[in-house]
Amino acid sequence: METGLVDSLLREERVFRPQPQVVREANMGQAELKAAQTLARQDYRLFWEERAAEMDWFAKWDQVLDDSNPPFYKWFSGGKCNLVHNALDRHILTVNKNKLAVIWEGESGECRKYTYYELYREVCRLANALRGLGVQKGDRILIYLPPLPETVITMLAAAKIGAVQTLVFAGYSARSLRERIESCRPKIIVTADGFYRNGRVINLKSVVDEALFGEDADCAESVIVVHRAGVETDMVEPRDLRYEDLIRQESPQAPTEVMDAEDPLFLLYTSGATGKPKGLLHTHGGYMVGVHATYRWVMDVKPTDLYLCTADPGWITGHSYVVFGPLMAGTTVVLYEGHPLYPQADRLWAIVARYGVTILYTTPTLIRMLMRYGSQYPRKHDLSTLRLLGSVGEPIGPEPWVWFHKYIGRSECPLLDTWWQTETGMFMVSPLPISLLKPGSAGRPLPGVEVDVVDRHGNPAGHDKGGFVVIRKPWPAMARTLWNDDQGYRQAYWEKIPGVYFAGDVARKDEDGYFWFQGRADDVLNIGGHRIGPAEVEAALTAHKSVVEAAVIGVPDSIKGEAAKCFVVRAEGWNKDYDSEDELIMALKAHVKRELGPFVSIRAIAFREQLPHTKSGKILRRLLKAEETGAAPGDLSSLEEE
Ligand code: 6R9
Repeated sequence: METGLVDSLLREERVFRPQPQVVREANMGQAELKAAQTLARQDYRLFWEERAAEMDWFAKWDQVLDDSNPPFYKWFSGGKCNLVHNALDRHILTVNKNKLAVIWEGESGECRKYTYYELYREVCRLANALRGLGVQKGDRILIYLPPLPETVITMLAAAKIGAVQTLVFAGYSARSLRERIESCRPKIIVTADGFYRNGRVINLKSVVDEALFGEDADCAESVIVVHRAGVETDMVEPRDLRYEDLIRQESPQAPTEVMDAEDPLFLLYTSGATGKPKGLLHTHGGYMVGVHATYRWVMDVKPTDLYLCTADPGWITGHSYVVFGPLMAGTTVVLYEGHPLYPQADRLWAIVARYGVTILYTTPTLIRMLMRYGSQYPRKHDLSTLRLLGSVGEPIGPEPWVWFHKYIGRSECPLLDTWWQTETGMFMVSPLPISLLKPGSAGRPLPGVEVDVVDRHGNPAGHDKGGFVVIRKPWPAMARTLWNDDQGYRQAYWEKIPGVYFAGDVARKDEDGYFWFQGRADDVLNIGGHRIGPAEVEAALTAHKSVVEAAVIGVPDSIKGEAAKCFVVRAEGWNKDYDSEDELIMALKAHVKRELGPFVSIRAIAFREQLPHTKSGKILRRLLKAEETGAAPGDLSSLEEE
């Protein structure tokens, strides 16, 4: 008989009730939520159709969902739209025209602000310039830029003219960049001379030159260079163009391309555990509907909000919830170029205080990093404008949750842990501001999406039994396929368990239907027949006062099959409580057994100054595992080199 896939060991009993005022003022209140859930359960197509009707379309769709060729679903077929019309053009006709759209702060301290109208004019200029370079609907534009206003402008301009954009983190190596260029064959690359990161100037253009070296001429006809950091760059004639020269003469008016709902909007590469990065394809219609609805429900945005998300635009979080979602909602977005700890550990708090940020959306990695520096840094700044906090990217774990909620959110701001993926395009499992919160849980699935936890045959795992995370029904912002690889898309997501989308995560659902994510299925440990998600052991370790961050992997064990090996970053001052490393190791082993159960045998604990992370902040366990076992580490292009 199949028992749960993952044994869940951690039990978190604390709950936090929402403040009455938050409940009163929420976009999605109790009554709306009830109605939404009821409708979504009865007829989820109609439910999403109503959400679509809240947006501007050039022509209405013929069919809400075309499921005639699964898993290649189509949403709003026959509909004509453009995401940029909703993110920009329509605001120009409303009170949003003169509202700030983007506040950008450079690492070196400079600030640039754009109203919606100013942003619109800049986007039109670049759109005209791109059209002048011969870019047509469907052509690819590769954007290799750090967080700059021009990054946002290029994303919007590309979408406006119907080009397919692909952002590549400005931190990827020439080799990774080349791999992506070879995969999507962009007509245009937009980059910068350089940018500031952690007090240094990073030369970006030279990476593009290296990546393009020897490339055949039918790809990357032009490289547009934003001048940001005053770096000497070799401009290759006639390929390379200065962004500033290119747009100077262009008109600030440009028509927005009429797109089919199913026309591609962007391609985003995620690094696979093995082999080449996968390019996930998103489209205009369904994506804009899904992102718009979920952003308004979860982030609960009001016209007066100032929104800061620490994600780089080159990550899916940056696409959906730094650029597209917030601008569709008419929000003012704060965009920060640099390192969150530069020049010191209070940079983020200084930014919050300087502009009066009201919503802060960030990652567990950053929260743990900030925690390490203690509460004296946030205490130096006025954070009283904050009213809502969010987390994304990894299981946050109860202790960092409680720290963030208490020291940053004054124990008042809802802290919403949002679970989703590049593939889902939009939030899938998340509490709402009106929800009862459990530290470390991402809450329940949002209305209109059906996420579940199942065993390997697809049967519901039952309360508190761990299992695989699957999605039972299509949703509008779902990725449509992998670029040039329909078969790979089918295999990776739709054939692992027949009839459902396989997310690749493991989780358990508690008796209230709250989800507790435990990590990626690939990272699950099997200790003497007990299958354990690394997140639980890591959360147990992080709950110890001497631990800031932990990563846990399985290593072969002749008796138990596998044993846990832990990599731990210690908190400052650990040696006040313990006389030696050995004493701390013994204390941690005992602590984990106490928290999780006696069978969780820890083979070894190694101390590290830092753990390997991806550029988007996730712990790269497979690199640790490769180091430990000599196995191949897979694609490491996303490794962050600190
Ligand atoms: C948005 C994003 C997706 C993977 C996902 C899961 C992990 C994301 C999480 C979370 C636990 C959360 N993940 N949010 N795990 N709790 N709130 O991160 O997209 O970069 O594609 O990563 O990230 O493992 O499967 P992406």
